[in-house]
Amino acid sequence: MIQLSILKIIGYGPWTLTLGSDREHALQILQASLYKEIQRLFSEKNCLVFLNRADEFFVVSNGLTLNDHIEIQKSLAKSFDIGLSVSIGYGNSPFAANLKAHDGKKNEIVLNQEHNIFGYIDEESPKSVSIMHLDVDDLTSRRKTNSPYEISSIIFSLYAKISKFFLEKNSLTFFMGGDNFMIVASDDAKNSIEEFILSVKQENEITLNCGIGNAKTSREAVKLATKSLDTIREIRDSGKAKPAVYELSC
Ligand SMILES: Nc1nc2c(ncn2[C@@H]2O[C@H](COP(=O)(O)OP(=O)(O)OP(=O)(O)O)[C@@H](O)[C@H]2O)c(=O)[nH]1
Ligand SMILES: [Mg+2]
Repeated sequence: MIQLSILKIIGYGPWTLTLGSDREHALQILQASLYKEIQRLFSEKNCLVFLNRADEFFVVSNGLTLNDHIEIQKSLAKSFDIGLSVSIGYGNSPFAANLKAHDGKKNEIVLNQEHNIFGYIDEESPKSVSIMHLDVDDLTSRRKTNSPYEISSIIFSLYAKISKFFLEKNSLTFFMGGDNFMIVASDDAKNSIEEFILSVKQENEITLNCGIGNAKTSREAVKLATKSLDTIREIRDSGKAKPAVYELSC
């Protein structure tokens, strides 16, 4: 079982219009400040926040109670003029948890009215999460043949492919910057990763490495996924045949 919390700015669209046309810089500054603060608050509680289209945030919030969410909402309200809603959901796959959180918001299932928290929370049942940290092998050498913008275009096409493939496995993919992607993964997704890496190699001539981490909290799972990825690099750099996938659990 995995728990997901989705944070969304309340009334953002109409509010942006009140800023006039010379607003883009202000919105970018606001979005970056919000992300920084939300990542800080949730990471203190052993979670990791995934940026979704810059104005919405997905948190794998395993282990967090309703009270933890209220505490974070109080802190955000002190720092920002705009407010955020929180929708919480849980399920047997990351996509199912996302559907449940969405359903809670859509149907106005209120968990806490004052702090705009909606959805469903099950503080009792044990939670776990699997994270896959995908990274392009030796992207640096592409810089010799491709310009920075061309490399970005390759990375975003790859993002689209990863997102589509793993959504069909009830999993959620996020772009983390550089050549890094993280997939909040179902068992089905983990079982398909070798096949996916092979198809990207054949169709796109890109070699991917994948570190997998399994843990109770998202911060711990991400730590293990990145450690797994670094282990693949160490094996490669020692001159041995590297595995495409490496997995660690705690
Ligand atoms: N989000 C995130 N970005 C990273 C991480 N490590 C590196 N990056 C970014 O990814 C870019 C590419 O770095 P690398 O993947 O180390 O470079 P590479 O040439 O592909 O080397 P290998 O991945 O070891 O084959 C860097 O410029 C950073 O922007 C990480 O752990 N997380
Ligand atoms: Mg790389």
